[in-house]
Amino acid sequence: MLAKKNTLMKKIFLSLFLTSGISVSLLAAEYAIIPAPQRLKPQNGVFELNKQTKFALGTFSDGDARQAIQLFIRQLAAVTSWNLDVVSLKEAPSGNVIMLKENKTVPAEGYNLTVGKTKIVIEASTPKGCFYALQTIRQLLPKEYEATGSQPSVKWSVPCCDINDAPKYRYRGLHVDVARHFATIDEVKTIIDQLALLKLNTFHWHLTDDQGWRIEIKKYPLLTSVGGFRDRTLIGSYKDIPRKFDQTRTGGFYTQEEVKDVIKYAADRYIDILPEIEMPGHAIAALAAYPQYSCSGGPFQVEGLWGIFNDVFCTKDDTFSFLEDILSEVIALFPYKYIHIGGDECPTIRWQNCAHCQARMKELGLKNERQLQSYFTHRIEQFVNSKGKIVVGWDEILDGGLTAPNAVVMSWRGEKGGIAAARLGHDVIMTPTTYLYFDYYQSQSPSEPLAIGGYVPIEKVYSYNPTPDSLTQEQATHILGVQANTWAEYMSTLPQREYMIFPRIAALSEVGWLDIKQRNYADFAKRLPALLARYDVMGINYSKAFYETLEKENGK
Ligand code: TNX
Repeated sequence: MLAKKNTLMKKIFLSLFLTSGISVSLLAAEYAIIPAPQRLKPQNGVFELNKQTKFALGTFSDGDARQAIQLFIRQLAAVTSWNLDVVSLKEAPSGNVIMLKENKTVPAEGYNLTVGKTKIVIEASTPKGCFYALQTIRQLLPKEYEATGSQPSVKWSVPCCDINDAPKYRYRGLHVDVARHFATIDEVKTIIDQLALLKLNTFHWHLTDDQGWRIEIKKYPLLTSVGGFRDRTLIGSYKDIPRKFDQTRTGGFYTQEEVKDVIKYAADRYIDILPEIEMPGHAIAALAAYPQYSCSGGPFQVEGLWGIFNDVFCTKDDTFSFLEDILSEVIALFPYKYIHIGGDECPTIRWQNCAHCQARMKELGLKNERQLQSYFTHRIEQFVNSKGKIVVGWDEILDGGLTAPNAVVMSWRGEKGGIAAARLGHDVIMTPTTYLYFDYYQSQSPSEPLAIGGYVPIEKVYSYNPTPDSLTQEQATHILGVQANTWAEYMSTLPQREYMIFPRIAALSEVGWLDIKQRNYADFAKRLPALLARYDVMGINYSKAFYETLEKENGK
């Protein structure tokens, strides 16, 4: 198996070598950084880390940069047992030093990195920029850096270079659905670790849906004790008729203490967490716990099937009090300035037959139930705003008008919603199914594990341009960035999630980091094997479909 892979790798490298010339291939292999830096100038020689190497740390007005180097030092200690010293900039030795200096002219999240033979100099305007510089250094070090035990025979050298780097987009995220299948705190952290390596900065935590409510809300304990577990789950595909279910009770939830722990863990890696509480649709788990907030009164069971369900939150005043209580606890927990309130796929059939909802429509003079959804969203939005936070919603939140201009729109049904939103002055995060749905297949091989459908190979992800040509320059400033979504109907274990996320997320990281004009798939394909080798060391269950695409391109 391994021998076969090695031959394949050699073939790939040989063909790349023949088509593109030795210098580019070698360069890509030696400086295999993903996402590629904005500007990289290779230099001769290497900087070699050893036991005596010191960090010399300057002061940063934007926080303590010591935090940014802590993880680097700790991981190096795991593979070398060296505990590198940290001194102040004033005490910096003249050689064998990694210096970190504040430079306010460097863009936000950016860094300048000079790797010389005797010293490494990092300049950034923030500790986050320092952290990113260290992720670049990490990728320039031998892959054994990622190992769990001592690696005595490895030389810890970094090839010399000059780098000036900064991301094109402010928001670079991954959405993880823990409602359809629960993921433990450790599993969530495993994914967060990998976002940091690729300089992604947001983890969108999809915490509630029809199939499970995953976050402890102190005022409403049944949300997790009832809503956190289901009695059965669909086996096989949604499309199989007749459908089969297991009869196994499954689920789980996070206590608020655990949530705080994850927030801290992510913050240590300069990652914000965007929590999502779905409403008014995808609410059956909550309604199973508190059926009084539905139109019919229930009873309901936490869903074991996927899809869109007719029972949604009722628009009566009591529901708003309930949701505001929930949001108050969520807002108190998460420091990020955005709160995601869902908004997608909300059938209105129950509202059509509900005395409360119909009375509400009459009172407000609303013409149809879509406008009622818009009222719902707007009312929640005003509440969230009153707590000093901004709402994010799926692109349906624009459907009935009314939404305040500060709401951020996640465009998933293609780019149309995002384009319309940017024209209206909303900030936008692009996450279209056609390019960025990582629950879709990445290979057409018949042996692929069951997925929801669709086809989004890594090359397609890579080709995505988050800023549609049809926007004016001013409108384009509203495109905050990109996100891939991993809806978890068909991802019941961490290895399955990993299979769908990696390595497509590497392509996503470059989509978020570089302008489309700077990107080149052939070049990315030369750098990717080094990252995959790193994943091998870390034991990540990534998909090998990337090699199939290359084989096809090489006429095999
Ligand atoms: C649509 S994308 C959904 C999810 C599903 C997903 C499956 C979005 C906002 N809603 O509820 O899990 O399709 O791809």
